[in-house]
Parts: sequence; C-alpha cells; structure tokens
Amino acid sequence: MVQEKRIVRVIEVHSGFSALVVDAASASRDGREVTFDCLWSSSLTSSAIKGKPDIETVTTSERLHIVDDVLEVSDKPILYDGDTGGAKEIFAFTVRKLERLGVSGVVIEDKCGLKQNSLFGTDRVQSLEDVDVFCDKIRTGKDAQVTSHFMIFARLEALIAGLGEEECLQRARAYVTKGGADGIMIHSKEKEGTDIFSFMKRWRQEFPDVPVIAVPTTYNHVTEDELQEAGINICIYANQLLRASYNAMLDTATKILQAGRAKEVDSQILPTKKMISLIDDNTEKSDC
Ligand code: SPV
Ligand code: MG
Repeated sequence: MVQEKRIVRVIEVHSGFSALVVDAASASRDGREVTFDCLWSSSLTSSAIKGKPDIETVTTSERLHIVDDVLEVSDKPILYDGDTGGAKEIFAFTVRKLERLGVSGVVIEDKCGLKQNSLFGTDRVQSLEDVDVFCDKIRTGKDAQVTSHFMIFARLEALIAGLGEEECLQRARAYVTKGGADGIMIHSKEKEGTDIFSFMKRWRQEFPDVPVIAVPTTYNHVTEDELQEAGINICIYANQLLRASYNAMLDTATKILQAGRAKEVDSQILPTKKMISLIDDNTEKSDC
C-alpha cells in the first residue's frame, strides 16, 4: 500500500465488534468511495476498554487476544502499537508472536521508564531511551522476524518530550540507518501541526523513500491530502472510535435513567435485528 504512493488510511480498533464497524464504514469523497485500508491496535484504547491507564500495564497476552478477535472477523491488515517494546530480548518474542498472528507491522516508541501516554506531553515525565539502546532493540526485532514482509517502525517521541526538531531528526536518522527500522512514526501533540510539517520538510530531503506514519489527534484540522503532500505515507486515527462510543454510551445510559425505560433511546441505537445479524451473518449458510 505504501508503495502505491497514496496515503494509507488507518483507524483504531479495540474489539472484534469495532473491527466490524470499520468494515461497514464507507463514504463518498470527491466522487469516489473511500474506506479504511488498515487497522491500528492502540495501546491507549486497549488499556481504556479495561479501565486501565496507558502505562504498559495491559500485558502483551491480553493485547494479543484483542488482536486475535479483530483478525478473526476482519480481512484488513493491522498495525500493532508495541509501546516501548520492553527489553530487546522480550521484543524479539513479541515480533514473532505478532507475525504468527498475521499482524503486518509493529511501532515501538523511544521512551524508557514508566511509559506515559504521549498526549500528556510534558505534563508527565517523558524519558527518552538512549539512542544506541533503542537501535539495538529495533535490530533485535528485525533479526527475530521470520518473514520479509513484517515491518518495524521507530516512533519518535522527542517532540512530545519537548526536545525539539534537531534531537528528533538525529534520532530518526539513527533508528533507520543504524537500527534498520523499516519506517518511522513522527508524533506530536501540538494543535497546529507545524512541527510535523517542519520535520517532514527536512526528513524528506534526506530520506525521500523511508515510510512515515503520522497520528493527527491534536492537529485534527489537517487533512489526509495535506499530510500526503508533506510526505506522510500512513495516517492513523488512533482513538476516535472509542471516544465516540463513550459519548454515545453515556448519553444512552443517562436517557434510560431519566425516562425509567429504554424507548427514548431506540432511535439512536443499533436495532436488535441489525445487531444480531451483524455478528452472525451466516443464516443462509447454516440453513443449507
Ligand atoms: C495509541 O493509540 O495508543 C498511541 C497514540 O500510542 S497516542 O495515544 O497519541 O500516544
Ligand atoms: Mg500507544
């Protein structure tokens, strides 16, 4: 998909059900049909559905159960948010597990210590890993993979940690040339997105072809076309589906409490018939 030279559209899933929602989603934009190309297994939403903080407390086994559920019902490729990847010896096994499950790639971030979600920015301590240690981790993952297709992306947290573009560029160079990363993820929580565009301008001068992922959560006014123009290859909508479901569930729960019955919410929720056929569309097959 990256080689096709158009932006790859990725969205977060956190269950088999959310994967069915993504499969069902399509829209017409500028006269053509658009769908999501790929899925993102987010550490934030995989933690949030368990009511837990995004600090690597949800185990890899728990995370992989979710991915397994997703891949059983969706044919779309999936990228896995590998957090820091843990110790390199453990990351090697994570890579092999992901490959066996059918995951297309993993993104690991260059943080160390107790991982904090990037959207906290510098409100929390964001400690960055030593460059050589992180390169070694990427290299260990690349050596561990069995197929040539699996991709490892190095995620840059320097802008999140407030360390600036120069530090970010130096790290990105090292992760690709020394670590052997297949691509990078550039992350920021600035609202304007200007730091992303500035980084991309310099990055593309040096590395015209190395794939880059962006996660426009805070700079959500930026369009896919603008990201592509800046040289971004993959755009991840990293948490919008779970955030949408919180609002919808809270509203429904509140209205049921107010009315003392469920009739008032009927028009805003999935009809039961649609619900049961969505998760069981084999009626005809089981009839034969
Ligand atoms: C996630 O989706 O878990 C991410 C992206 O890592 S962010 O939450 O912005 O850190
Ligand atoms: Mg994450």
